Amino acid sequence: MELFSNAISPCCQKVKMCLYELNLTFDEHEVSLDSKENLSTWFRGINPDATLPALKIGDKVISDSTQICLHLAREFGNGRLMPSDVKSYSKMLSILGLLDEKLHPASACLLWPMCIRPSFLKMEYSYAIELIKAIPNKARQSRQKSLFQKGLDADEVAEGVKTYEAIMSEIDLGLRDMNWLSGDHFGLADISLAPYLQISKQFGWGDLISEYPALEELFSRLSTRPSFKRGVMDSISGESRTSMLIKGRAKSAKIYGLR
Ligand SMILES: N[C@@H](CCC(=O)N[C@@H](CS)C(=O)NCC(=O)O)C(=O)O
Repeated sequence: MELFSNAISPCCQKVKMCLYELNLTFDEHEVSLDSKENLSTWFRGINPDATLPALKIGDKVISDSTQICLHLAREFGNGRLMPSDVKSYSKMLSILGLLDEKLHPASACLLWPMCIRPSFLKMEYSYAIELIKAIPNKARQSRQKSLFQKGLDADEVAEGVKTYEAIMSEIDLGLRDMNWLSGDHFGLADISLAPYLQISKQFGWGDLISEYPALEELFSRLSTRPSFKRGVMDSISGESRTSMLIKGRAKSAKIYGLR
């Protein structure tokens, strides 16, 4: 198996966590988002949508993190990572949908200005705009243009912070009478949330989740899993983590002011 991924991408981290949970071996290819290598001809040959992650299994490519995780759990899970009862299974699917449709775009509005924008600001303005215009998805294009031009002052960031917190609050409530997100057993819903929870920690924005005790408790249990360490934490070097924390803390008043 070959995984095309990027170190800071939460949806790539989630796929890696899933692969490690299932003890699967894979070759990893880092694709730069800073230089938009994902838009290159070679990568579009693998995934025409030009997004990461993409997992190549033989001749087949799966190019959406949730589809990848569902495929891996079905093919290699032997009943692990997915609930067997219908009610919990449908709960898991609804959480995966919520994370993909709402939490991921909201988190991208926090990550992009902090991690990718600095590289874009070093480019010629017209070149950076051309790169953004080459993104196949129009909504993503418009979001990145605004984040490039306005950074943390973009409206998308304010919306992102509010959405991030609203979803965390909703998930926290749902966790009050359950051990894990889709019931009694750890599974794909927990894996899928872990990297997004970690984002608040990586920038020193812990207050975004500190009011949610069940989530904090879930995060401390998730953090002890070797798959979390390997798939989420080890993706980013200690040096980069320190730098993200320093830059994030410098912006925490701004982020908290958007809540
Ligand atoms: N729903 C997709 C979202 C994938 C996605 O948004 N990936 C980002 C990285 S986190 C990406 O490839 N962005 C490309 C770009 O910004 O041009 C999934 O879960 O795989």
